[in-house]
Amino acid sequence: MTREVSVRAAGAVDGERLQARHEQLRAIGAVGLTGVSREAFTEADFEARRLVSSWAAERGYPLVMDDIGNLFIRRPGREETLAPIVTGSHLDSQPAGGAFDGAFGVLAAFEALEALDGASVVTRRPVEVAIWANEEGSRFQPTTMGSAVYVGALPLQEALQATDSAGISAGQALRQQELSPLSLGRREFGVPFAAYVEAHIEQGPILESVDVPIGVVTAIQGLRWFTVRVTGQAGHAGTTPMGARRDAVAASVAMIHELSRAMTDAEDRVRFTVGRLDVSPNSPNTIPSTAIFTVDFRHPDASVLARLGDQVAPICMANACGCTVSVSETMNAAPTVLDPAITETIRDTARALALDCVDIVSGATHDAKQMALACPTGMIFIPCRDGISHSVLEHAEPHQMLAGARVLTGVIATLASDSAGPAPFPPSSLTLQGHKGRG
Ligand code: HGY
Ligand code: MN
Ligand code: MN
Repeated sequence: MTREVSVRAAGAVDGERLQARHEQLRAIGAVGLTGVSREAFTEADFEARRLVSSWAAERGYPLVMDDIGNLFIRRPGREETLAPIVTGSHLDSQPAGGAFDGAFGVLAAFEALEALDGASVVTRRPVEVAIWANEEGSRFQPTTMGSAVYVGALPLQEALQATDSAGISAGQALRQQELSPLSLGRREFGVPFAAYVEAHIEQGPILESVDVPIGVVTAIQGLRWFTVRVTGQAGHAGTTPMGARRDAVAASVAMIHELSRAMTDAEDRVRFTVGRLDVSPNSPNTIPSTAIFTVDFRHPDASVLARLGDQVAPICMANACGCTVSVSETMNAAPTVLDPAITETIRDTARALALDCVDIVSGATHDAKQMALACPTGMIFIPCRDGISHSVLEHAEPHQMLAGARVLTGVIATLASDSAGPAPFPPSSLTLQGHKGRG
């Protein structure tokens, strides 16, 4: 019975509807012909959230939001008191990002609800689409902010106090959000989910290189983020002797050089990126007084993550070049193994739909990494052209999106129909703020 429902629901996925909604969404915050700029809690981000919320309203799906701005769209089940099966992703993007990172997962999740309607499937459990707030962490660190607050891995107030480079806090920006006239319920953090499954582009080259349409994500590598603040002394570029300078950029360059020498391995598995370097006063003929740079370090092995990540601060201090240095770690997320039962359901569903699939470890992080702290979690990848992401060149083909949406719908239909009990929530390792007990 479940297999038949799963295949029937997957067959009701409408590729044309999916593409039409994708075109509507990508027009919001469009950058050139193919990119988007929808940083967290900007008007473009809010407009994208309003658009998807309006689709939900048209379908009569109730919508709730929590205090960090995570949105949840609910399709009722036969037994409304059971914990829901949740799918989703994020609508915020990098400052010059692609139209598929996050957006594909939200679109595929909403298409799953509509396909369940189209196939007249009444699921045992409710099914929800989660639109996580500030997954990218580019404007407000850290990444996966909304889902981290939801599972209790990041305190709400700490998240709301994060500021962007203009000094605006996430809380201030979030308060600008206008979701009216939509009727919006309020959700507490930590309402239990029975399972979470996210569809996403791979953001890397593997699936395309082996020509396989579906990636079954078995794990997500660990990551550590740091913000390094270097304070020197402003001065005249023409008159100040080199020996008398405390040049924040010269010191930062020395630190980054030494960090890049430490962050290497023979197998090319270490991922080390300095993506931001803010200089002040940023004038050609003034010795920089301050420099702030970010470190994004990732690895699939927890011991390497610890060993090399613990060197970041000492290396910066050892190359201060007379400046004062502060190193703050804004994220330390261990490598995460996803739920074997969920990944097996993804494989089974792909096979039932005659779609080839392959196991894969995610190099990118996702809200699924936070959800794995709270409930059985899985991810489905589709290829993206040349493995490019976090770029306006990011692209996935309609047939690839359709395949991913069909597998997601089949998996959701299976999980929402089976008699498995609700997931343990929260695991003993987490304490939740504002959690009002089991939902
Ligand atoms: O940084 C990441 O891995 C994600 O794409 N935001
Ligand atoms: Mn993403
Ligand atoms: Mn991203």
